[in-house]
Amino acid sequence: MFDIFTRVVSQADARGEFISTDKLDALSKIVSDGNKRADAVNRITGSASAIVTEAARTLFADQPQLIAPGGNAYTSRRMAACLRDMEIILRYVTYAIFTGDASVLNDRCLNGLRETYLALGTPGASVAVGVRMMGKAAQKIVGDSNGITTGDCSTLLQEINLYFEAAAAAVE
Ligand code: PEB
Repeated sequence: MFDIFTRVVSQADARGEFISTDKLDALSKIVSDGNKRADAVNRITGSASAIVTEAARTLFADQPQLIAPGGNAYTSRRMAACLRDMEIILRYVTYAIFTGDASVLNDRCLNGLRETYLALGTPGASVAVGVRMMGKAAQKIVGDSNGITTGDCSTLLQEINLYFEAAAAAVE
């Protein structure tokens, strides 16, 4: 599990090089934008259950066969497992946002998830839709300029989108 700093160190070490000026500049930007990153994680974390339920509601409205008899989210046990899965994925995405690196998301959550869903008969493409819906909701919440000092969050929002996209692509 890497964060953006240890990843840069590990890559430099693999080449036996000092950390380049480019990398130092990029890392300085990460530090100076650190409050934005922490705020984004805080906002997503604080709204996690709203993000999950909203995304699930939209997913089931779009794909009602999932909650019809025989569907993979039919019965409250499976529905609970589904909401739990979405929450787990969202949690790992917040870790990736916090550390600025997708390795925790990849190694501890996405690795083998496609195979798990295949074995369970859970439609990965539907999980991917749910994950993308969570991504949309998170973008809205993080990008809401109400009550904060307005700054440029476009790079961070793009980065956040990449993590949700990676999670969706890993299971679809
Ligand atoms: C992954 N999900 C399920 C299981 C596992 C995971 C390991 C089987 C064991 C169980 O039921 O608890 N667990 C989950 C995860 C990690 C982990 C992400 C990462 C670290 O440890 N069904 C749908 C929707 C979708 C869904 C499309 C969006 O129709 C999910 C939600 N996951 C779903 C369902 C089950 C499941 C299990 C319904 C139960 C399937 C079953 O028992 O038939």
